[in-house]
Amino acid sequence: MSPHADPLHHRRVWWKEATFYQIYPASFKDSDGDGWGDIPGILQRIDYIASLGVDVVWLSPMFDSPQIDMGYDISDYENVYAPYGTVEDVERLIDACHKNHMKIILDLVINHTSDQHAWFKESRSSKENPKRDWYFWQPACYDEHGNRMSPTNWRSYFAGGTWTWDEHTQEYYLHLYDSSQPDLNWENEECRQAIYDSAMRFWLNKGIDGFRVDTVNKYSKVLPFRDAPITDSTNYIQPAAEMWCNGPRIHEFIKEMNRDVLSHYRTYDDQPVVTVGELSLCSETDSVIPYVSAIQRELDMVFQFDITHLGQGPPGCNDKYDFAPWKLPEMKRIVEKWQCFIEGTDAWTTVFNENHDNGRSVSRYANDSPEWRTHSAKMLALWLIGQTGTLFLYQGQEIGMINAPKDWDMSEYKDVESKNYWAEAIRLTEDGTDFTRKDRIRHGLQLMARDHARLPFQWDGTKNAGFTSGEESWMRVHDDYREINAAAQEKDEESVLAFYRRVLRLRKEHRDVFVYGTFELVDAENDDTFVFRKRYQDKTALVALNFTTQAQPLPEGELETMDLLVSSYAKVVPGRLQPLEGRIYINYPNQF
Ligand code: TEU
Repeated sequence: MSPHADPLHHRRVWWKEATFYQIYPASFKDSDGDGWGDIPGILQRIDYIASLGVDVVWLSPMFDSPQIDMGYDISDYENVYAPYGTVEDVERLIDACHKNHMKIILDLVINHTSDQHAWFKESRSSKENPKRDWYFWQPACYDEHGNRMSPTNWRSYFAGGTWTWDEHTQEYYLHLYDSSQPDLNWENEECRQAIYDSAMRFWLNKGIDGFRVDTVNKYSKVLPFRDAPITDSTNYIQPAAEMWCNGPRIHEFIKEMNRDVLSHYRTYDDQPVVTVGELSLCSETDSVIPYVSAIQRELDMVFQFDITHLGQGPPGCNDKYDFAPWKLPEMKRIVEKWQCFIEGTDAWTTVFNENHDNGRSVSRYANDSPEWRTHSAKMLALWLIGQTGTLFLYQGQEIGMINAPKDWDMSEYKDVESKNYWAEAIRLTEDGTDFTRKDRIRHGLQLMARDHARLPFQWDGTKNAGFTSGEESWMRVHDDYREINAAAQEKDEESVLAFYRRVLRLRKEHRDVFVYGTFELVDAENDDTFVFRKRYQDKTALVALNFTTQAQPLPEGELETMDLLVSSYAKVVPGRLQPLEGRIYINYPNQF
């Protein structure tokens, strides 16, 4: 037994069994024709959301923001970005979710604010300002020729360094992301209290049911600041995650946030509120457990990102979009690792393969050609619903939305990270540092850019996919919206949408084995099929997925004593999986 095991082990809790549905407000539904999605638009579609069979809406940032990083740069936690609506609209949405028996969580973005936040404006106004220490300010360093240098050599997420020079007070400030996203100084007690009040209590008091906690392991930096070791000889700036990720006080900070704030709140139906943390750059199970072990009282669960990093260079380093081809056994090992790490512990895990920071799963993990994309989407649905942990779906996944077409010009990519990587690729190609970089990064962005998930939701076959009644949307609508849209799928019993509704129900019916079961990988080295067994007491399920466009054999033996629960094909063929087919077999207790 692991040292973390306690009597709470595998305790059944509402949020373990819930299906979460992430809404990206800019791209869900525009109600007023300005080309931006908005809260009234979400309200118009509340019946659709409820009809999916999901239990919790996770709303990505709708707070006031200059939108340099699509709302992950907040200028006022207590206000709503005007094109999205008002605080009252969000109150209406909270109410509508609750009336439809769904909970709602908001994004908690508290590693940094926007540089337009009043706190930062004060902080940068003078060295003596009482809020100076709410952010990280450092004097310049100088090289041997007297050139001004940043305090450390760290590389930021979005390409470029982590320090920006401020002329006014002649110091640098720290930002792990864009220069418009200065990092808050969690060492400062007053600053932490202000975060708790403004970003958390303000919305908890309005009745939300929890938070998705952005960048949850980055609040504690290694101090005093120092250079990261040089691992990239082509650049001055260096990957430096060990300086700001899982830092020395991180568990203390999260425990405080839980104890002082979250533990004082309940959901609308009087359950504990929920937290799911965004835990990047944490690939050792032993480092993840303390964040999610129930007895630690930190977070209920986290997103661990090995699955979405498949094919990417290491994050925080300049290779993220330099695509590295992968094979199915690598994916299986990742899934196995993050399925099994909670066994024998009181920790919990999550299941997802999409969010607003990644390419679409059909394009990344399966096959998005017109012939195969519907099959791919359904097969991937079974991959997800068969796994243990809390399931998270991203808007559009339920209708099988795919990446932007490859022939789109790079100017269609609007994300700050895509733009910066693309500009860097052009520079490094043109200055002769790396002649093929431009082509490689273009390919990587076509597959993995954050933009793909941010294309407007495809509601129907009318102009702009029914997303907006205006002439233009903030981001270009997918060219294939007439073929892939919700309205068409509502009328089709064989659609991806109909399939998702059905399999989400099956997951609930068999929650013992799917949500809480133990995981066993079958035939780990097989390059073509992904087969796993789930067990709960004397009940067993076998999930068999064909990731190729050829028929593949099914595992022999045990299936003879099991029943077919579901196939992603309308007609199954005995003895083999059809191209990109997924099936689940189940063995009911006491059947034999
Ligand atoms: O992402 C944090 C983050 O570091 C990522 O792992 C992320 O996947 C990203 O793509 C950077 O390479 C969160 C949000 O999800 C993201 O949208 C924001 O840009 C970021 O925080 C900054 O607030």
